[in-house]
This record gives sequence, C-alpha cells and structure tokens, in this order.
Amino acid sequence: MVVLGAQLQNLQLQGSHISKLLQSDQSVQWQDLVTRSYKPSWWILQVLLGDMGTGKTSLVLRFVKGQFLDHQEPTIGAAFFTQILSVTEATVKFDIWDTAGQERYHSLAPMYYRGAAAAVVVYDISSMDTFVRAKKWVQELQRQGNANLVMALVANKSDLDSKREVENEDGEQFAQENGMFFMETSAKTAQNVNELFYEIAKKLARACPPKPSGINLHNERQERRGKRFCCIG
Ligand SMILES: Nc1nc2c(ncn2[C@@H]2O[C@H](COP(=O)(O)OP(=O)(O)O)[C@@H](O)[C@H]2O)c(=O)[nH]1
Ligand SMILES: [Mg+2]
Repeated sequence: MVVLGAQLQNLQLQGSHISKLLQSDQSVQWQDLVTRSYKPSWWILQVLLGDMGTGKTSLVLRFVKGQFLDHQEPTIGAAFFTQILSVTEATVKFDIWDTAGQERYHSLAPMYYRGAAAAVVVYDISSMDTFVRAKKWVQELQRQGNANLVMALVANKSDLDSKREVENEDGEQFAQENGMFFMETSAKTAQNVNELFYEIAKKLARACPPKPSGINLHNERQERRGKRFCCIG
C-alpha cells in the first residue's frame, strides 16, 4: 500500500511517511510517486461521526498529512479533507467530512452522512461514554443512512491502554452484530490509520471494479453528481 497526497503539498508533508512505506514496498520508486500520473479510478465520499474528543480530526490529519497534534482544536460544524490512496493497481480519491461531534451540531449530521458511501464511527477506548454514544450513531445510521453504506467502528486512542474502559472484544462484538468492520487505531502513533482507509477503499472497490479505459478527472464532478461512490476509470 502507498499513500499519496492529493496535491504536491501533501506529498511533501508526507515525504517521510511515504519513504517509510517504500522501505517495505521496494517495487515502488520515489520517481514513480512524483512523476507518474495518479488518476483516481474511484471516488469515495466518507463521513466521520462520533463524540467530541474521540480523535476524528486527528485520524483524518494523520491520514491526509501524516501529522498529529497533542492539542487539536475542536472542529466547528464540520471540516472537509481530500486524499488519494493507491490500492494495488488502482487509486481512490477520498472526500472526507469530519463532523464536530457536539450535541448542538447533531441536527446537521444527516447532511453529511446521507450523501456518504462510507461512515466511520469513532469512540475513545479510554471513555465508556464515547462507546455508548458510538452505538447511538450506528443506530441512527441504520435508520437514516444509505442502505449500502459501508460502516466502520473505530476504537481510537489505542495507545492509552492503561486507561482503557472499553475492551477490544466489546467493540469487535458490537461491530460484528451490526455488519460493520472494526479497527483499533491510534492517531497518535499512526497504528492502523492508513489500514482503516485502505480497508474502506477495498470494500467499496470490490463493489465496483474499475473499467480499463479512463476518463479525464475534469469530468469527475459531472460523473459523480448525485452519487456517493463513483468509478471514475
Ligand atoms: N493519546 C491519544 N490522543 C489522541 C488520539 N487521537 C486524538 N487524540 C487527542 O484527543 C483530543 C481530541 O482529538 P480531536 O481529533 O480533536 O477529536 P475530535 O473532536 O473527535 O475531532 C486531542 O487533544 C488529540 O490530541 C490518539 O490516538 N491517542
Ligand atoms: Mg474534530
């Protein structure tokens, strides 16, 4: 797996991260990353939901910029991020809505998840309250989300194991019972963060393999209008 920045700026920010990945994937050369045209084959609209403070913004920033802030500013309303991920032969463009999580913004949430192909519900392993809240989000998505929504349950802050209030098995069981996939992550240490997005891309890509010939990304907006997941290739 190789993570690519959507823009050169992102590539630069991720430089050290990409080179780390390259050490484990010798078949990909730096030259390829810089000069090869990575035209996305798929486009995925994704939303992150969960209580305030669970690490939603930190997870996206880790994925998009390879960075982590100990004092991340709370999100106001929602924030939007993009990233391109290379999955074996194809590339996937993620458009990500990172929602705020505070109760006062709850009424806005459907605006983001109704259009989404994938939803990531995040809780913090050191807070049982956030797990309870995550379950409520899942129930809401089941009632009001898209029928084919790919859902992931994410137990973040796995680095805080000494303060753990939610056992891994409890998260895993709830996810299984609700047809979601489950991952324990740490935005702080980067554990499983890229793997989470990779898994979502794989799941959606399986539902829609790319066609052999490509169309220009400039047509992407027209192509994807009204869709939440789109095969661009
Ligand atoms: N120890 C630890 N702290 C984290 C992790 N992810 C986020 N945080 C911290 O938790 C706080 C809230 O994170 P933030 O991303 O703003 O949460 P959000 O409200 O869900 O977007 C910040 O101080 C982050 O630095 C993690 O994986 N481990
Ligand atoms: Mg946030």
